Amino acid sequence: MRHLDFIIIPNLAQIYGRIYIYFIEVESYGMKGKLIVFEGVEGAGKTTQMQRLIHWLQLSCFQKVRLVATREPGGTELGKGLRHLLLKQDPGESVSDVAELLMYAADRAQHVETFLKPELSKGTIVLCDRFTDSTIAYQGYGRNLNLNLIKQLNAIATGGLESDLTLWLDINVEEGLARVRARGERDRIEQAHLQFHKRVQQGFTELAEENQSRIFRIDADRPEDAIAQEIQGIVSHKLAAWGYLK
Ligand code: Z5A
Repeated sequence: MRHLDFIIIPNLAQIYGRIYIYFIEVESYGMKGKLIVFEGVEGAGKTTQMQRLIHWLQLSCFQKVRLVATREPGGTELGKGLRHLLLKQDPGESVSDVAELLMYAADRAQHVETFLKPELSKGTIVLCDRFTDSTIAYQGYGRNLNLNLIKQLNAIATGGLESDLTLWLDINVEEGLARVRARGERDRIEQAHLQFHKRVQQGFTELAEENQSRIFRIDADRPEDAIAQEIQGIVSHKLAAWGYLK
């Protein structure tokens, strides 16, 4: 069964805070979708590279495939509210580390159940800005919460769903924060001290070592074009292996 639909949204910045959906061309042949996640510390270039990958996939059009982009926190209506509470500059009171962890888990549970799983069951390729590794890196390594507890919580929130490919944009923490500052935006976590961000970075480093078949390290301290090209190469290879390229 085939159904064609085109909704091209040109600029992610215009729709930041919403799920942005691209229909390159939709065919439903019962193929299971794939979840591609972008991870990294602040300012690593996740949003920039996700946008570039979407445009490249649209232009390539080598295979008819439904493509959607989303993010955590904030990929659902409930998630948008949680994102606002989690990242607003003045939360009005100190948010406990466990409360923060549970809010990220609630955001994920809703996202997985109401958006990710339904999309993946349609054969969609889903690009997601942050997923379970962020909780391990930020709440586990950054906040020093128990890693086993976080892994159990991730398992509950995801129902066992894991990324098929995670692109870890690895950048020096100071460089990433400098990029964010240059943009003039800071949120609650970005204002935390440098050591916190270094622990988060250590978390991503160890996750990548432990999950070499799933997590690909990309040197993000390079010009955008070079990073985009490397990502395109990795994704092409994966799409071929997954049967999207004939
Ligand atoms: N968080 C958590 O604690 N636990 C969890 O479980 C989850 C999240 C899921 C929100 O995430 C926060 O939630 C985040 C972790 C926490 N912490 N904080 N704060 P987010 O993904 O929404 O926010 P973010 O990581 O802070 O996004 P960001 O700062 O926008 O970073 P980015 O998306 O990786 O970078 P970017 O927007 O693409 O680029 C940043 C700037 O650098 C921008 O001006 C670009 O034009 C520039 N840029 C991009 N690439 C380059 C290159 N190659 N060279 C030079 N300049 C560049």
